[in-house]
Amino acid sequence: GEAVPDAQRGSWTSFLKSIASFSGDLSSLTAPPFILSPVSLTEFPAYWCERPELFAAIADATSDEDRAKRVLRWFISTLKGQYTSRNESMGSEKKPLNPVLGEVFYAYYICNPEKGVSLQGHSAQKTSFSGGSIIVKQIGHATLTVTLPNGEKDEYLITLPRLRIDGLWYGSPYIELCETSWIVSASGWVSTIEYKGKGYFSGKSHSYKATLTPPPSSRGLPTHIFEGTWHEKSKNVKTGELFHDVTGPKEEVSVKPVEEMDEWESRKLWGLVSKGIREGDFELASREKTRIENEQRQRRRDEVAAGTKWELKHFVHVDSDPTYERYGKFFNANPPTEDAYVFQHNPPLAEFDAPATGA
Ligand code: 0T9
Repeated sequence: GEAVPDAQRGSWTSFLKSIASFSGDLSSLTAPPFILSPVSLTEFPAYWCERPELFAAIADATSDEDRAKRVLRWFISTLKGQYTSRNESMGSEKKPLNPVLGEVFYAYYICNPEKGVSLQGHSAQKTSFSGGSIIVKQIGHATLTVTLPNGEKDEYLITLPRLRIDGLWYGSPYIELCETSWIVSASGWVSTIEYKGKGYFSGKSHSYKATLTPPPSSRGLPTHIFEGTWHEKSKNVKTGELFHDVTGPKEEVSVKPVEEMDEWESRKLWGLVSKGIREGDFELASREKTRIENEQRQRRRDEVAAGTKWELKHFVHVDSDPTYERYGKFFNANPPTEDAYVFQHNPPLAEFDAPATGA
């Protein structure tokens, strides 16, 4: 295809062949330079921070119903950044750098302390190949907590959509979301979000339809339906009212200068690899990448030899997340339990060098 530089055609074709005969962890496969991103997957949770005004606005809800709507609006509004922003900034989806043991990027506990809204979660992926596309199942979920003015807490379980990576053959990959994801609130409101590509609903790519249903116990409360394209706008189907609009600019997470980061912070750790990829110096990129990967393999060997497990710095792993268990039954969660990582609030928020809406 045209997106593939002539000199890298052969390498792209063999990369595609290895994807096709492979399932599991794609990150270990060697890809041609034109498709490499200078950004580590460790940074991706920052996309959750890019609509701080909508995140904060969750706190201003006037009812459980209104709050559930605001959570849905914020969630839908983050999708454009999460799933289409690399196409905008780099021309197509690119292969992110593969996180290594010990790497940190300060962003998947997000909170606005003044407004009492916080989010935490985790995400991993299982990939497979089908019909010329990469199919990605996201493992993990997020929990959003709102502290109400009366001190009570409202809680939302957010599941993550499946995705498909199309356009591989032409060397210009892009993401399409598929199937269904859910947002379940403690108050009983449930958002069921269906994702469709070209040829469904409106016929456009990146289409979605969300149905917000009232708690089973409530009588007479309406079901709301929202429809549109998640990377543009959507409206309330019944009233015609605008529901979300992300056609305007978004806020990007700012981090401290790389020079001030410690050696484990993602942008410092990958600094020279990123520089090489950005500037087309693939010898530098590959030399540095090999060095990082060899050190990583050594740390794994040391672990095995010492019979120890990697100690997390900011999170504690739990095998079963109580929030997931509590709300999973509202959408027949399969499997019924999921593990989670609980943020340890270390260091305390004030020590983070970030604005109130990002952490
Ligand atoms: C969580 C997001 C996730 C991570 C990325 C599939 C993917 C790794 C996971 C799911 C974020 O909240 C949202 C966005 C993009 C997802 C990535 C897109 C992608 O291509 C990679 C996979 C592992 C590849 O690198 C495939 C090979 C590549 C050549 C295709 C461009």
